Amino acid sequence: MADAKIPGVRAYDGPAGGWGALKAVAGALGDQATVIEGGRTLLSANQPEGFDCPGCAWPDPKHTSSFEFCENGAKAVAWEATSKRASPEVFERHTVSELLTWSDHAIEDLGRLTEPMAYDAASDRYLPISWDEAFARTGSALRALDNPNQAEFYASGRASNEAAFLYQLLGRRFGTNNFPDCSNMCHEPTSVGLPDSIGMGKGSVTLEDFDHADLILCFGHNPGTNHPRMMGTLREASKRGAAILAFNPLRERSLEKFASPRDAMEMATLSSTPIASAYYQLTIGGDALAVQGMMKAVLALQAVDRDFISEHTAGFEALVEALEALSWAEIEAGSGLSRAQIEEAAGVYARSKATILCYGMGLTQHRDSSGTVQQLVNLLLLKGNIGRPGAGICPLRGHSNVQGARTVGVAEKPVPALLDSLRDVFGFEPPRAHGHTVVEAIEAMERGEAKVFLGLGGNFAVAAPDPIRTFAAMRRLDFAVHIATKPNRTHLLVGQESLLLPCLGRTEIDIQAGGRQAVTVEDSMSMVHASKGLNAPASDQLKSEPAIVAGIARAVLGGDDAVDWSGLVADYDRIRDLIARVFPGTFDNYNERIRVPGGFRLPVPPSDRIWKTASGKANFMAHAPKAGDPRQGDPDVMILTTLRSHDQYNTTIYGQNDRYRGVFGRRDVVFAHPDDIAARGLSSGDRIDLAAAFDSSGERVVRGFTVVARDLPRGCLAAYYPETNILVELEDRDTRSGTPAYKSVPVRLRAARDGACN
Ligand SMILES: Nc1nc2c(c(=O)[nH]1)N[C@H]1C(S)=C(S)[C@@H](COP(=O)(O)OP(=O)(O)OC[C@H]3O[C@@H](n4cnc5c(=O)[nH]c(N)nc54)[C@H](O)[C@@H]3O)O[C@H]1N2
Ligand SMILES: Nc1nc2c(c(=O)[nH]1)N[C@H]1C(S)=C(S)[C@@H](COP(=O)(O)OP(=O)(O)OC[C@H]3O[C@@H](n4cnc5c(=O)[nH]c(N)nc54)[C@H](O)[C@@H]3O)O[C@H]1N2
Ligand SMILES: [Mo]
Repeated sequence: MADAKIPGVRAYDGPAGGWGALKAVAGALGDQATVIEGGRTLLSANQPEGFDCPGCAWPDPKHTSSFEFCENGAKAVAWEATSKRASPEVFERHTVSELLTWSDHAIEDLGRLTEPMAYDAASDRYLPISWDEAFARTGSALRALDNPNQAEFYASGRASNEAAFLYQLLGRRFGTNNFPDCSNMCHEPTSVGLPDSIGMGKGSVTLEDFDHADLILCFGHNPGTNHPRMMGTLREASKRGAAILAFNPLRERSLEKFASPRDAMEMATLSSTPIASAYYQLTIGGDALAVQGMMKAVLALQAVDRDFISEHTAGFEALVEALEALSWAEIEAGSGLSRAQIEEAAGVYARSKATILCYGMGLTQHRDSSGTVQQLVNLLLLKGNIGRPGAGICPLRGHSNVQGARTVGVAEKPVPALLDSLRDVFGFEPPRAHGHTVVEAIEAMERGEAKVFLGLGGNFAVAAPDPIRTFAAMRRLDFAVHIATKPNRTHLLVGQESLLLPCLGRTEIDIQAGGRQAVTVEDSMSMVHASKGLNAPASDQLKSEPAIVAGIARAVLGGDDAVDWSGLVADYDRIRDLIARVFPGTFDNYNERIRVPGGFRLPVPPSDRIWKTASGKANFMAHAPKAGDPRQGDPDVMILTTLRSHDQYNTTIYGQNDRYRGVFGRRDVVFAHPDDIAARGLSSGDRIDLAAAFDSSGERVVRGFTVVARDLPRGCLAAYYPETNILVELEDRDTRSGTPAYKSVPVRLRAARDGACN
């Protein structure tokens, strides 16, 4: 597509990966870490004796090669292993009000936090305090509450199983299930949708299954950027002749072609491997209808697995009825694909002997994503594609231990079995009422009901929707305490009292009274393994996350608490022994099994066709998504999807480039179809404003962006997160899981108010 001469925007014709990736690694290292330390650090990522890469949750092959890291994993590691320090001297130089005017990149680029700090309103600065005082103040703030549900225990997905387990124990012994966590903004529709369908809220495949699949369906994920190690797997599959069908409104380079930096031949000849055999550019939010269309076609081809359906499933007739009632006209209009395209994809699926279906945020961040996840399962169940080699469902998790944190109990809606087990092991009655999700926590803060916020990692306020309301809600808090490696904007949204507690990162050596400790994490495929840092800590004042959680617990619950918090922190084996007791049948012999290189797989019943649903079968969920059209019938409204660039990790912005999408040195762009640009009297390269479509305040506007013509469906727009989060209304969320609809934001595109052009 012809790009106008727009500064920083040009076509990227190369493959994903390749020399560009290697150069970018070198660049990331050069800027952030001492090369020797960083190089050694990188070589031990994802090795049996090394640390788990904090980049993503894609699993490691059994025979870990010495190069199981990737460009973006390298950036994540280098960003943590930086030599920059956000020391008390740095905070002395800048008031909080001044720091708030900085970019997200600049705030985090101050470097690693080195000492506990407390906000001082008189000087508008963070000032150093001792750990003892930090714990004591947190203890008093929590004890001062009238009701434990006035506290919110937020968690991001990097914390280890050990830290996460202690965190949920602290919250529940304190008396609340308020565990909003980053899953609520991410794969919650997976956790909510899958259990009704297959009896478990996790993926069913293993990495080995990818060697046996002859078809891989990719819905709404961008692996070249967000799960780069997956590219090796997709490339192998493609070379073997497996078909890969991509469903994505944007033509993502990594799904088109990929050159492996590890393949000497491809690098030398500058050749690459084509990835997707077919690319379906559906409309934003069109997935459920596309999949229902595919099922209609599969039924017409009589390609279903009747034996599997009768032996293992319930609800088939209701599904057939619902599909019959759905017209092709509706499917075409809602999916943006033609009947012929859908029938073509269905034909490939009908012929496949073993299919894996992968999906990411392009699927989960809409108004009816839990229902859409269930439609994906319906498609797989039609042909018995769950619970046999080479087949299954593969949600691509985000943070490196987001799945593990959930497994060990960080959940605002805990299952009764977990609470019963906590009661039996620890001898207390845990709270039973459901707690808050992220959005519910923000609403409770707004109403003044939630008064204390604890953050175990993450950048809560920047990751969440609607900064106008969310930032104001943060400022209403009586007390906030942030456990973090680096400063970010959330830490600067100070309420009455705010603390900043610096913790060790994954890459760092963790020494406790009992010696050097390893932690454990669970990847996207339910593999649990140990992770051991090897760098010297960024400061000698850092504490590990388990030690910080235990310190808070002692201060809140008293030194004579029935849980021996200090003893647990002295030797993490003891924490794992408790996890094994609380989750019998899941973490049995935990300590033994994590000492085996590569770790172990948690039980995944659907992989063995055991369905822990009410019917005892896998359920077809006929429910047709009817969340309503976000455009509300207004032809002026377009749908914006918000994405990650290649140079960012969620709210952490490493740099300004998005290489595979051909954007360099800037992030203030929005991609649109050329006809939509023309229809508004604009040209590619014009300065525009984006306004939330149904906001009556007129405040929810992103100003002065540049519109760039790209090959994407009519009516669709794409721009980067978090700059566009101001356009996402707090109310716009998946009806069942509460996940914000970050990927279908109704907006209006118009010439920039100031009228200036590039
Ligand atoms: N380097 C790096 N790695 C990461 C992260 C990071 O920020 N940087 N983040 C981590 C986290 S927490 C997560 S959750 C994952 C995120 O990994 P992804 O799920 O890949 O995340 P996104 O960048 O949000 O990309 C979503 C993709 O969905 C497509 N899409 C948008 N709307 C739709 C739609 O309606 N339908 C379909 N079919 N596709 C759509 C977009 O074009 C894009 O290709 O990555 C993890 N890994
Ligand atoms: N518009 C839009 N919004 C989105 C999304 C989207 O696609 N579009 N995606 C959503 C998704 S999928 C997610 S998961 C959320 C992400 O939400 P979060 O998980 O809250 O955000 P992150 O940006 O991953 O958090 C970065 C911060 O984590 C801290 N940190 C890093 N490493 C460590 C560590 O080892 N320990 C501790 N304690 N702290 C650490 C650092 O201080 C850093 O500033 O954002 C969501 N928001
Ligand atoms: Mo995520």
